[in-house]
Amino acid sequence: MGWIDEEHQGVRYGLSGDVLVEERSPFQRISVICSERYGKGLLLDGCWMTAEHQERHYHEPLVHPALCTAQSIERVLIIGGGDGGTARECLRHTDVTHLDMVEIDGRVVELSRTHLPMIGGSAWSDPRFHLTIGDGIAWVSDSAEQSYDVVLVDGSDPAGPAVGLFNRTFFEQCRRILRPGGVFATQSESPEAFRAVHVAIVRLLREVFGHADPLYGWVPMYPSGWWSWTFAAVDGPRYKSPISPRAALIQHDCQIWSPRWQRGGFDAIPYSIELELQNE
Ligand code: SPD
Repeated sequence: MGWIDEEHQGVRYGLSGDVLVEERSPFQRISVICSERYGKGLLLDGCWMTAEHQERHYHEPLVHPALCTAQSIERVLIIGGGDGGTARECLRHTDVTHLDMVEIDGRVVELSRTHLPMIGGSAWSDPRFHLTIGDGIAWVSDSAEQSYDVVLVDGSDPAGPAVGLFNRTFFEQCRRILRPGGVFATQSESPEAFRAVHVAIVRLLREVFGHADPLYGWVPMYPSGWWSWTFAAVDGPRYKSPISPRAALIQHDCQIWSPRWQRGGFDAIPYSIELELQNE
């Protein structure tokens, strides 16, 4: 038993536990750990990705604000998401008929399925779920125009294999493949620990889609614990207003998300960021 830390800007974010697996894939260093506080967890290149008893803090806020507000949710695309948590939350929506997930690193999927099976849960065997191990950026570029109702980006920080998931070209391609009434969402880093990156993501999404807003919440093991997800749409900020019957279908099994939590999360924008975004 020892400390397993992510170090960022002179601060350590750590859990006490054991390292179960440590290996290097063609894309990154992958660590699977078992912690006292949050159960088994996953790090990529030394950065916390998820843990059994904290993953809902991240996955519910990424998925449900988008799936409860898009006009239709038949066809959904996840880029990244190799641990399966985002897919699991998407498939709780019975209106989803086809879910593509494109993860670049097959070892992340294999290790997650072996060591963190409860995170993906039944998603791995759901007939609506279609997993491709490959380049998500190329998948988006190769997809037909207006082919998805919702596009979710569940990548890691903008470095290594995830660096191309935060630029204008990628966001423009995501807008192109979104159907009318569709919603795009991406994890958008911490407003405290990655402030400049966070603000740049929101600005860029506003330029590309016309409408984009950050939603704030907490993922205690991530740098600063304070996290954000940014939602974008072409036809207006529809991502702010959950569709009640859809929300009612999933609410009972959520630990973090609710329509009220969603509204509060969008309202909880720090004043200095609100000003920064106004002065574009
Ligand atoms: N700094 C951590 C950002 C991680 C975002 N992705 C987490 C993957 C969980 N499915």
